[in-house]
Amino acid sequence: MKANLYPKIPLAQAVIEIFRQKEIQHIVISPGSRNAPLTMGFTNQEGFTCYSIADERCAAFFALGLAQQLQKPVAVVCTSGSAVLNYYPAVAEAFYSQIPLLIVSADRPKSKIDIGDGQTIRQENVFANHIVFSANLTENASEHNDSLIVSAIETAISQKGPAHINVPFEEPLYETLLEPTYVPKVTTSAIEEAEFTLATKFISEWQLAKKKLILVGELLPNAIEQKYIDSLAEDKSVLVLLEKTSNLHHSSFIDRIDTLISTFTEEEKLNFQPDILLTFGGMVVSKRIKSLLRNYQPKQHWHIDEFRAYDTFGCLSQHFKTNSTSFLSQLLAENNVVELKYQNDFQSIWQDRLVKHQKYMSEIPFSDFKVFDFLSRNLPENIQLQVSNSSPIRYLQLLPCNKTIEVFCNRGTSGIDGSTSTAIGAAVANKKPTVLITGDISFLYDSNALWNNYIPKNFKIILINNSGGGIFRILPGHQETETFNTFFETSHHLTAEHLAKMYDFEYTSVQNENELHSVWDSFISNQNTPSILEIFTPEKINDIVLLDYFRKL
Ligand SMILES: Cc1ncc(C[n+]2csc(CCOP(=O)(O)OP(=O)(O)O)c2C)c(N)n1
Repeated sequence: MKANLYPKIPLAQAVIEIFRQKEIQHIVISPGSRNAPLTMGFTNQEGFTCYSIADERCAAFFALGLAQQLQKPVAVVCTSGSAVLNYYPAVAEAFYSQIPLLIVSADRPKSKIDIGDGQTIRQENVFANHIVFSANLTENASEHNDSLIVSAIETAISQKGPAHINVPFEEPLYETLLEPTYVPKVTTSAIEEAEFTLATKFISEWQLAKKKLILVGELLPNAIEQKYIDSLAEDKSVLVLLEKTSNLHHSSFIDRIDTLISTFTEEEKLNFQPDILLTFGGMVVSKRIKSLLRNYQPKQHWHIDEFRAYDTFGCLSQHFKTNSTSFLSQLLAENNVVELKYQNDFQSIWQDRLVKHQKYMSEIPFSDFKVFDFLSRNLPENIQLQVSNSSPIRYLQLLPCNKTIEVFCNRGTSGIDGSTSTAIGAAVANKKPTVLITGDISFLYDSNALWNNYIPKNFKIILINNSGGGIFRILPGHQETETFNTFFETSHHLTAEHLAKMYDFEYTSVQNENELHSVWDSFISNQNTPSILEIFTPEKINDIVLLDYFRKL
């Protein structure tokens, strides 16, 4: 039972009451005085699940992980000053990944900004470039402030993104009451759901086109109904390429883009060049497909998204502002089984690639790629897989993945700064066991993520430690110089062992394939303590093994 206390400050009462009525349940709070009125209220009233996380960057990514899974806004609450700015990486990620987040920053009243008060910065509109709504509240509770708070919540939901509510408070900050003194006006705007109608012109263009390529970026699991998946697979004029984060599966879809396209001949590139490229879902990881489609542009590029369409290939011709289900239901209303070669041509190339892939994987030495191959074959079914940037998600893109596994990665901004925190937030919200696969730099960068009292006991981290940012060895420009080692790879000899000890994680490390095989079962079956499996790989051969793969395909 909570004490049912209300902050004395009416504006704080308004924020809390509106959040309650709008069913904002999860509140991630970082410590501070200026936000005390909100902390006192949220933690002492029924209906809110509050989390205490000291580091605001981790707090915001943790909230992002919760919201990613719940698909509902989650709030973060912090004090004034630089605390607010530490939310920015997660704000940007939420903005580009279309995840609803409510950023609540306590502030001083306007008259106290830039006069030499402590812990004070210019907070109004501070996230202006990456926010769907900024509510700059004024000090006194008012209907105007109420409507700004409501709009922030409603916009975060309707626009699927981060909204900022900046709340100025004057001292005293810690006083509470047993009854509220202010009743906010909580309105609900009617959400206009404009009916989407796909013009027949597009349906006939689609049906007449001989080469249709569908490229699917990041999607939530089960986003597309099976009947549409089947119908696309049946149409031989359609080739579907899937990213690992698309969470889509069909035996006729190609789910390892780079494996297919990397060694295309000139003739194959020309044959591949589509009449219509249809894209949906979020960010695309594969750089190679972006480059191929920029050089061999489709005649038309259509993108489906309720809000935004990026001209990723320099030839965007149509943005359909709707969701993929409503679009596909109209596009595929008539069964259009076309006996054309497009899909089959690439299916036969694909089968050839798979044989070469198999052979290559059986020959390579212990390395990052070998480890990812092992993981892709041995991860348990029905888990949630969180993956860090950048080579972990790139390796997974080259490997099969059991269709019961849900895959997530912070590709909105591709940062390495919040993967662990996001994974922990997602693990709290998703009932499936969660495994994070991460690199050493990403893991060490976000190690404060482990400073968290809510980590589920079955949460697991697989840390691939290649002694630095292995991705930079793979990228063009790699030369084995001191500058490279120090400033790009950031080579190191650190391990997670002591962090694991400090944060009560069970810790196991392996140096080779035999050791990996021998510890795997006990690592994966442990349900009693969060655990880390640190896999050390030889930094100097990882890039050779990967780059050779693309030569041998
Ligand atoms: C916040 C942030 N800073 C820098 C980068 C640039 N960056 C991309 S990948 C990477 C290194 C990642 O290394 P690690 O996590 O060890 O994975 P590996 O590439 O070795 O598999 C860096 C620094 C980034 N993406 N995000």
